[in-house]
Amino acid sequence: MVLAGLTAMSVAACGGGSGGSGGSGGTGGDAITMGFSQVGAESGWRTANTKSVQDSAKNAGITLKFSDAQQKQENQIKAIRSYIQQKVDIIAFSPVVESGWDTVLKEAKDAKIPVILTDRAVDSKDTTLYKTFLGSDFIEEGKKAGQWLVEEYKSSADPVKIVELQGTTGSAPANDRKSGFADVIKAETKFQIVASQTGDFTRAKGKEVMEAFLKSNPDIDVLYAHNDDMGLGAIEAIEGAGKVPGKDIKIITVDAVKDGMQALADGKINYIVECSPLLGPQLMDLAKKVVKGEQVPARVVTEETTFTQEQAKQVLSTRQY
Ligand code: GYE
Repeated sequence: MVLAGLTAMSVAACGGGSGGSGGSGGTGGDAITMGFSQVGAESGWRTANTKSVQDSAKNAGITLKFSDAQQKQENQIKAIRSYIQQKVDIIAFSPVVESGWDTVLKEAKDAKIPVILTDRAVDSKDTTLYKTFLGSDFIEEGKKAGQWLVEEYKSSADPVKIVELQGTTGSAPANDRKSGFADVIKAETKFQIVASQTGDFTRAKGKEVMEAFLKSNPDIDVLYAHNDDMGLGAIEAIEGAGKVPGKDIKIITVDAVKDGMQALADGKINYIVECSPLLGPQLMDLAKKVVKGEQVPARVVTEETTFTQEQAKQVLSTRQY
């Protein structure tokens, strides 16, 4: 059931498919042990993603060694090294930032332990360092956010003052959601990003940074937050400043977790671009294939949609996360 709507496989050329049976660990036979290094527990999205990975491993009969890096790259590198030492069959991880992975990925490759990237990408030039990358197209998500804005303001020539709450600095979703959005809105000079700062994908930081934005910019028209949680924190700041979120300041976010969808249905958020965290089932399928030495696509893109306030009201009761 959780697979519904998530099964689009990209048609990109197959890459890195030489496979190999991974480490010599595990319990023999077909049993697979996966080491998974998670980013952290920074958002509703992440909580749902962790649950999806853990539940799917259980359902697939894969033994999962799981670690939470608390949003720190050094912790992820340590976790990956420990999985290499433990000779797991396969390593999967969601890289907190894009850069700086070549050395540890090379260590995994030398130990013949295949790696799958989930959710976030790395910027390594050597794409043989991992077997596949499963996750969303974050540039596309940023574009969808920008397209809604262009449509929303199409009948006005007045300046539109935008503030942006960026995700974790250096992370793929922060980089790509920023650039996709900027690419679309740059066509019209009336759109002005008057402030843009990281809120680290958390509610607390979203609130704090929005408070600062409100102090230095009295006439903000739009908030673009790279995830729901920062948007939800910002809503508290906006209400605290005596303004009405969704009206005085229009809000666009990304993710579509339940709390975000509730705020959208309540009229406090205006538009949400969906980013699905339910990557577990596809990850386990890919892991089984890779461990068997089968070819897998170099890129598997998650299929996603967008939600208006009306659409949020309709789907809210059936939202799983
Ligand atoms: O949008 C955000 C989370 O990498 C897609 O990370 C993920 C992002 C997600 O903290 O809420």
